[in-house]
Amino acid sequence: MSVTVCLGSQFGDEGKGKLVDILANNVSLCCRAQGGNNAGHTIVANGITYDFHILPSGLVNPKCINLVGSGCVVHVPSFFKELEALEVHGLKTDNRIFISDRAHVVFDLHQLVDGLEEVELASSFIGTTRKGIGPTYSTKMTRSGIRIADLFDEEVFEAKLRRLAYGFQKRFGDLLKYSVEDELSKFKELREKLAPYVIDQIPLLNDAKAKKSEILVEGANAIMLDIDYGTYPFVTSSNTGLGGVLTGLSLGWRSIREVVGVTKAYTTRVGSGPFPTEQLNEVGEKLQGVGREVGVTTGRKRRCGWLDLVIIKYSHDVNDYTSLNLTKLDVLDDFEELKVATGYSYQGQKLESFPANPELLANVEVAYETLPGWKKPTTGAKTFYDLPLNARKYVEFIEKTVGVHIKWIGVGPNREHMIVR
Ligand code: 2SA
Ligand code: GDP
Ligand code: MG
Repeated sequence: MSVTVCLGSQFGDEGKGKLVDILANNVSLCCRAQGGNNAGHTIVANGITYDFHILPSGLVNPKCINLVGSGCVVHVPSFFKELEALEVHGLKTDNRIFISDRAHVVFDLHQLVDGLEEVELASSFIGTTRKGIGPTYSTKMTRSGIRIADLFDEEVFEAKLRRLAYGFQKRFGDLLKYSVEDELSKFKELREKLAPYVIDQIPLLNDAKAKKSEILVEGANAIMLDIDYGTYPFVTSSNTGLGGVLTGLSLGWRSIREVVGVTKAYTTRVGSGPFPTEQLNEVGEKLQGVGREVGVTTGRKRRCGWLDLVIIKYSHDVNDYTSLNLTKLDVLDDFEELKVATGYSYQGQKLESFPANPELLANVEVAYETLPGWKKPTTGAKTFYDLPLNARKYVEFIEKTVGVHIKWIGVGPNREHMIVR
């Protein structure tokens, strides 16, 4: 068995879904290890635009089996809604999508609590997707969560759900408009519908090991949103880096062959939190408009700014990439010059490592290199040498600064718009 992992190296939405879709052509199994339907991956293939949230992007490839692993959190009605949307596009998903029985269930209860917690935070709100991700991982850690396996013992499920709801009702009182009875009756139907999708992931992955299969892991969100290494507390509630892959799937460390860092040619962020290279001006607006930077899950405009190589280097320190996929280079086609962040200082002092403190990070002075733009379209380029000279120099500057080979370069949203080096 040999595993390729695709991880976000910035704040998410780098274009992981597109790379996973391309690589899925050569694998038998595509897995998600963490996160839930907060994620949003857009794939443009065969003239169709697909939006994925909890489902792995390997589903577009008809030969690929897909797994929602143990480290994920699943809102069951949304899982079915997403599957149905794919089937409307003519995608057959029968016997190609499975959920680990160890994954945790996101209830409407968690989603309501997500909203209430955001309101409680007032001006310090995180800007979550309100999909219940934080509350579900919280209840997992406090050992009061409900796993997919628990849904299949009606008595156990009812007792656990009542206990879970009681805790939140005590905390939020009348603000929490949630009916346990409605949820229980919903699951009477959902339980049966869900059963064929639920598996123990260990035999599936053991079988893949025995057959020496190729496996792809699709990261969700990105390292700057990692619960340990991101800009805490402005993060999601899972480990979005390589650590989360090892705990969220039972793959074994020996099998990991490639760890690809997916890196957008500029930077975007959705939600609150520090963003040193953010451009609250016409540059940011141009990146947002040309890059069509709108959240796939919530429809929020993404915040935009220059490429920050301090972040990419830090991300490489944590995840140890074997290569990078630089994406959306074409979005930079029409700039006279491009700025790239190469260092931070704080109160006149150069920072030697990436700061843990979000208040400090929000107030760093950024050192930029300015590189010339290329003012030519890149979308038709098939090889590295089809790119304009200044575009090649931009790519090489990133490669040299970070010290990782850029193996793929995205020059448009379609499957075909990818240069392989
Ligand atoms: P949550 O909902 O608890 O995970 O939110 C916590 C923070 O994580 C951010 N987050 C994301 N950032 C980028 N992309 C995400 N997926 C969607 C997309 C986002 C959308 O692909 O566009 O549609 O808004 C994603 N999911 C979570 C979130 O903004 C919070 O800052
Ligand atoms: P993910 O969350 O990392 O999978 O990324 P998203 O799908 O949320 O956001 C990336 C967006 O950029 C999607 O709309 C993709 O279709 C699009 N995209 C991916 N790669 C490229 C590229 O190289 N050029 C352009 N113009 N768009 C791209
Ligand atoms: Mg996304």
